Amino acid sequence: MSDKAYRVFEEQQKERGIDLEKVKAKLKSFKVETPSWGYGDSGTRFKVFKQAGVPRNPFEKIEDAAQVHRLTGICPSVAVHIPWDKVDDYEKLKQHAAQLGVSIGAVNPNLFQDDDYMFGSVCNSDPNIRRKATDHLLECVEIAKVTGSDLISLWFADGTNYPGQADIRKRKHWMLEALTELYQAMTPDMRMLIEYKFFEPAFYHTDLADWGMAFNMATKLGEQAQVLVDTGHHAPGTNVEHIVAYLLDEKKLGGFHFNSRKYADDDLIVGAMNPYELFLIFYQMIDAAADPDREVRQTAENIAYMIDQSHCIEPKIPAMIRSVLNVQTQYAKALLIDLEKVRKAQRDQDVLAAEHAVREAFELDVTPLLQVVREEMGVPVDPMKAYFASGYADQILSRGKGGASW
Ligand code: PSV
Ligand code: MN
Ligand code: MN
Repeated sequence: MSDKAYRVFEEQQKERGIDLEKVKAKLKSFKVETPSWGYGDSGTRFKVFKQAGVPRNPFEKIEDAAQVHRLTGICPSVAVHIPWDKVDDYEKLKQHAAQLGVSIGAVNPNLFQDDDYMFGSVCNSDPNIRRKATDHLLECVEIAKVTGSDLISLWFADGTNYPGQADIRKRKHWMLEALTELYQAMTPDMRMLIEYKFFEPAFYHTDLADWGMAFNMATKLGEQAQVLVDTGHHAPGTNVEHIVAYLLDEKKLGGFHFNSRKYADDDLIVGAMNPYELFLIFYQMIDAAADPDREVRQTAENIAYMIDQSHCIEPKIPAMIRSVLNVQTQYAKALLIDLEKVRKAQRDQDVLAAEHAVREAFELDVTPLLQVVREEMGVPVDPMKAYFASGYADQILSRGKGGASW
């Protein structure tokens, strides 16, 4: 890193009235959770391409996640997915993570890969299948207790393919019944994050199709239930930032699953398709963190930032590093928005000035800033380069081909 580049940047930000020390402190405390499934083999319904060096079990997935944390310094937790990450001894998994400098984060139940769930899980008209699905949710709470996780992150594939196939209102009640049981089983320090998606695998109706439905469930359940926004789960053209702002104001935003979408739920590297959207999401987060309402501020400060991606054709670990860096870059840019300038333009109803005050931060090059922050955090200034130089990619080749899928 050139000191000169940082000095120029520092000067420039001083002139803009930005307190860089505050920005640096925010960047140092920022955390993004990576998903265990992002390290495994994955694909589309057409083909899963097996890559060499892919983790063979949950322990190895955590090793890869720890490598991402070692190089970026901002990924200290790993989300698990049960039963993909089922082990005999969760205490052992927790210890393994701790030894590697990371911890187990959100526990994600899997209610979509069992033959019994062909017509739904918690919304299935068969009470025995609903019981089985709910028991799995309860099992995840028990796992979370052992791993020390405080997040249960839910996504349901439940839905129908044809009009008349099922009773939509009854299914809504069954969903609430199951979530209520889960809610009651959680310890007071746990949070339930409810995800929504407008279609796929069901194509006619999905039981939790949008933020309004997830919000309604979370509201009925209580304070420990919040909505999770997966950036890929929206129809093209949706204003995701608006949803974020709305949920923040309702104190019902709990977390994010970051990824990029071009067409549907593509699960591509976050920031690869529309970095401006990501920046604008962070603008809403940062603006809410300065809200006069203390509860809104607390909500904004207590968000679980997580990545949810499937790396089908790219090598998984550097793809994850790329994703984390893209998130960090857009967050850094958003921290450089002169919020006072935006607010003044809003008061003056000066549309062009307001839009400019937001966009000008996006157009800044934050490379010198991030390099200094990394230096001060004791991680490589260029984590991607450091990964390729580390020899880790060669080391894991001994795992061979045929690792864990999803
Ligand atoms: C399926 O759409 C999905 O991508 C959801 O976003 C979940 O969070 C993820 O899989 C893991 O279950
Ligand atoms: Mn997701
Ligand atoms: Mn998804």
